[in-house]
Amino acid sequence: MGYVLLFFLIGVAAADFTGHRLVSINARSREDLDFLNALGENPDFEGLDFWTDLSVYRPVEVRVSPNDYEKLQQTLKSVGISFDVINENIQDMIDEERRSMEKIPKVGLCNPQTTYCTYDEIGAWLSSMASSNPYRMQFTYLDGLSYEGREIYQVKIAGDMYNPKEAVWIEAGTHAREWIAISSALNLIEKLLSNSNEATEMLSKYDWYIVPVHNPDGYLYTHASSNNRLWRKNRQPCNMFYTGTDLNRNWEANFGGPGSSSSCFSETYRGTTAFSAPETAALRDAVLATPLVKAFFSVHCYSEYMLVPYGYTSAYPGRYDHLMDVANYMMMWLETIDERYYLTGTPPDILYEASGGAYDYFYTQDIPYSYTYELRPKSGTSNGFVLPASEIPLAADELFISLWAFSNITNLNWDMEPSHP
Ligand code: 0X9
Ligand code: ZN
Repeated sequence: MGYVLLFFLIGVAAADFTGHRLVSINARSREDLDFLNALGENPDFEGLDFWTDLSVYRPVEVRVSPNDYEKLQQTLKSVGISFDVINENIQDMIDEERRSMEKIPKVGLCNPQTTYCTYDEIGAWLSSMASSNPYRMQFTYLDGLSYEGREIYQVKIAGDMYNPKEAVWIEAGTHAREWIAISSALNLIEKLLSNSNEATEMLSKYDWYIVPVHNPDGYLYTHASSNNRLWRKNRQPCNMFYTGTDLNRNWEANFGGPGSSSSCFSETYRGTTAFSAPETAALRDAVLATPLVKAFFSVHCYSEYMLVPYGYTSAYPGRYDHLMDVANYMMMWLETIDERYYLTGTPPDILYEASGGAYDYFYTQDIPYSYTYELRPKSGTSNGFVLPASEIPLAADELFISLWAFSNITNLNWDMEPSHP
């Protein structure tokens, strides 16, 4: 009997996306977006998993289970929204990714340039980087553990550890399945320590604080072989049946407002109160305790956007024009790497509102520059989150060069720079 129960529990825990399709939807109006937004909360569906933000500029991508597919097809046809199935079996793509990772010999340290390292491997790699660069890198943890009790890695890279400069904070991995964001943040650490001309300039202007795996429990869950490669939230129980808070809906930035959900089953479940997730509270405390924070960047994927505040309201912040100028300059440099044309703007302008996000919170806490990256791939391809590790170097170059551009264009004491907010 015990074995039967055990078998049942293991069976339930293993996520299998066989026959799940990735559907690319062409929304053309605000009405279409409202319609899709409501579908995400519609209990008639077993669960539609939106992989991209809602947008009229780029295809909206959603994972659909075999049971939901007919219904989705009919629903979209009935309202005249066109769509394409761009992947017929998401599990094949996940299996292929796993096989390609297993081919990499497990000797010595994991290399974040060539593969997606696990949480433990990242810890070992960071320790090794810190011991090879004792004067320029500090490897510590946020004060406060993840829900399941793991350390949240924190890195500081500075030209001079004893004479602080203005600080730039970078967070990646709030969403567990966004592996390319985590790898790009790890590569950023390596590049900042590389002695290149760009790195030297960046360290001469700012101190760099990086949290590469903000959601360690979720990230570990996406790596475990029988578990869920597509997990997004943290691993905090919500009720008897559902687990996980969306950390990017859990900040005190119009908490509870549009684009966040109060339902435990939702991928955008916001938590009971702002900062109910220990991971968000720990990052808040660390950033707010840092003197002279000039900028905060959230690194996500995917769709190739650079988002400017506010995400939760269509009202513009006072510094909107300046924030857009800086974002466009950064993207001009990013585009030199591989001609990827990132779209810049506020979510209400180019996507859809979302409340409780990290970058809005820090902007409202008087951090003058606050942005969210949505790295590659572009929607409309068939990879989504399951991007071959061979794309890590390009994604990392794009993140690095655009942050170099940021440090190049800011820190000039522009007389014209508008005041906050
Ligand atoms: O939904 C999110 O938190 C981010 N997108 S993701 O696909 N990486 O999950 C975007 C945050 C900003 N977007 C909006 N405010 N709409
Ligand atoms: Zn994300």
